[in-house]
Amino acid sequence: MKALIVVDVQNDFCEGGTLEVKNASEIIPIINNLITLFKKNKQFIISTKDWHPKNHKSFAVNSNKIIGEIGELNGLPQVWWPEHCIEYSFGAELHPELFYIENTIYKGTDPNVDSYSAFFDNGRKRKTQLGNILRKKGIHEIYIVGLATDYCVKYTVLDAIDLDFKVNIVEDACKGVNLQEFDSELALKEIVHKGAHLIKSTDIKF
Ligand code: VGL
Ligand code: ZN
Repeated sequence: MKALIVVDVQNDFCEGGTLEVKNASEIIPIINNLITLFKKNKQFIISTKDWHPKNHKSFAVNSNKIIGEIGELNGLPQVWWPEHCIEYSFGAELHPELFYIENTIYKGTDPNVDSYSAFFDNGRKRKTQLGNILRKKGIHEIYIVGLATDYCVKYTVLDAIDLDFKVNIVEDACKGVNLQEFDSELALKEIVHKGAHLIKSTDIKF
């Protein structure tokens, strides 16, 4: 079995959200086609949600910092973000046009550490259930799509490679924040260099 991992396709990362990724919703019909394809072929599908308490320290306002600048949080480099994906809020919900996905992983719930990867927090102190769930199902190959290429998608891919999964990143089904113009491009280069396979959604066949 293979898995489709739909990373953080939440309202706050889409147009009109507090941390919007430009043209984010363009990837939704592409992801929906993949959800349909994976369902049809009885493959595993799981979504992730960035899920922060209101007092999360990655929010500039909670750390007395300036949005977009880089500082340090508990010894780790930290970009200061606008408030986003606050637990149970509209902004934290998956985009309403995204097809239904049965399984969800929550990350970023500890107010003192950020968590870009869907496998581990940024300090690698705690893990989510994602690795165990995939292993239990005997899954060795995963397909990653979603938001944002230069943060949560990138770090999820890097950890998946580290955990010895065969990782495909579906280029046309991801979009990035690009605080700096080429961040997404650089992120893709880095993860390909580390062993991810850069593919297009139309390449996927069962
Ligand atoms: C993300 C910044 C802060 C993401 C999450 O989902 O890529 N980016 N929190
Ligand atoms: Zn976040």
